[in-house]
Amino acid sequence: MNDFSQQIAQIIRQEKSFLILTHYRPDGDAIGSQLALVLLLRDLGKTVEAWNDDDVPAKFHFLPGAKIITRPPATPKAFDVVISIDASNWQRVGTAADKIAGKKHFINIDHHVSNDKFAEINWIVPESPASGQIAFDLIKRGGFKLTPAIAQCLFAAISTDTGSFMFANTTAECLRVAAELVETGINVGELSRHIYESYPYARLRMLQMALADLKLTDNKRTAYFWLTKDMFTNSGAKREDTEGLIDYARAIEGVIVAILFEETEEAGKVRISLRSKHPKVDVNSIARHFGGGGHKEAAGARLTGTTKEVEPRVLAAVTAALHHAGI
Ligand SMILES: [Mn+2]
Repeated sequence: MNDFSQQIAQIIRQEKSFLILTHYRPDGDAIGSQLALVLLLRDLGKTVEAWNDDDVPAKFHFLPGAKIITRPPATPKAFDVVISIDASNWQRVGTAADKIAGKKHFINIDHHVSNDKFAEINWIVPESPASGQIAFDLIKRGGFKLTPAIAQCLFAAISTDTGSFMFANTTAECLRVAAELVETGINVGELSRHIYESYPYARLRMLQMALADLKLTDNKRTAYFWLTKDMFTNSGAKREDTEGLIDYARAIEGVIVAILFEETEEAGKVRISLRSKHPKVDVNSIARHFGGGGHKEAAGARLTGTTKEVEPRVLAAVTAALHHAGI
């Protein structure tokens, strides 16, 4: 692991122009990690761009450097270095992939166990709770300066991917990293208010509609609900507002697997999110079965089919996984 940080740190010192990418539909870890690298490179006097097909979710607008993230340009551009962070495969960066005219170095930093190592340098740490923690390691081991602005972005990244330091991926190391971030002088209360207590009312309206149809199955060990196109229209919620909604199903006593079905804007495509509360139930393998991936305890996929077709297929796979785990 040290080798990667030294190798990447050397490239960062040598080269001049950088493009930082992450996955579309970015979550807190994606935005936080992407911005941390952007700020690091700016502090070093480098030329840096950051692209995403989707907007930065409103709750992350307060993060330093958030305005730097733009849509990919119409005309392809060349960079010395392209770094992708928190994207498990190259398709996940979206249209940015077609807008790179050239690159000397291609780096992939990620913590998804399903990462397919698409770049030339692939620093994949599945044990890491967040890509933000790998970015922290790069800064520390590379001998770079951890500023409060970078620390804010990394704290947002790690806090969101650990469910506010609540999930099983919250290791002692992760808490030590968080402590070091807080030591730079960042205000945890203020950060958390932005991320967890500033939701648009429309998100709650959508949640009301969705939870009205929440269902339990597999002897109440599986909980699931749908976010339909109508719910988005009727509530006014945006796609970015879905982050964290699955936790309402996950948090039910006795529930082992939570599933969120989301009807996408693309006809005939359904997005699923999966969560597991049991170490023997690996939702990454369920997601992979449907062409997606992620982590053992949190994963997702996009399926082709009508809502009626998709639901029984996913429920059957979850039932089989519970059965296979002997629970
Ligand atoms: Mn992540």
